[in-house]
Amino acid sequence: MIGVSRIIVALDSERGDKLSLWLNLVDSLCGRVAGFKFGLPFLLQYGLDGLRASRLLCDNMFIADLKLADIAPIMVNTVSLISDYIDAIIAHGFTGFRGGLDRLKEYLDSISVKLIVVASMSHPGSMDVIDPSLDRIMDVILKVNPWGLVAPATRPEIISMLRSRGLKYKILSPGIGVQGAKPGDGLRSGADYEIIGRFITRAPNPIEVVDSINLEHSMILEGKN
Ligand code: BMP
Repeated sequence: MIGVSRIIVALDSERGDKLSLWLNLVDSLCGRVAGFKFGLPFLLQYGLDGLRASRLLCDNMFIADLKLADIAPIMVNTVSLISDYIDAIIAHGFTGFRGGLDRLKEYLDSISVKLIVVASMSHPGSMDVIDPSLDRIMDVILKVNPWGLVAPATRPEIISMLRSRGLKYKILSPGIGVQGAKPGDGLRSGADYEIIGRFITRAPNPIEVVDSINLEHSMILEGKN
């Protein structure tokens, strides 16, 4: 029996893609996944019109992946331009609390938009600066008290470590498919959602891929895998 999906599909358009390609994906996957993450390529290519058109097709969780890392007034101003169409926004944890994520979180609470903070990233370069600062980033996160965290399925020990701290935050894990982790690696380590892009969006049959990942996830959640 498949329960609620744990898949968040990353919609990262490529130059030249028609919007209709992505709208068809949103439409066909809407009932099968937990949500969609709209990255900068999509937002720059199709603008708020693309987001609005997607919203008309689907009422799942919509996440704007702007990876905000600025002073508070600019982050607040940025979010105010997009907040009508989204349920959550991603910001960087290294931005820090005072004059940064503190005010952003206050603003997001006031408009009922969720904050997701990047704790660690899925690419190897995360080990240069971000991961050695993870304890300090976690101190910021504890003060900010976001809805969710991003932590990499490519380094599942980080997800396990965050989960073992007994934190209540949702953990969203990218890095599955093209970046090397396997579907289920994030959930098995304690993540709540897996952010998956090209493995689904560039597959010949995205619905089939989503259905098989949902099945794998439900087996993991039932302790059968
Ligand atoms: P893909 O599954 O096609 O590799 O896409 C991964 C998605 O997750 C992209 O949208 C990327 O911006 C995002 N992401 C990531 O890959 N690693 C991170 O650490 C944080 C991310 O948001």
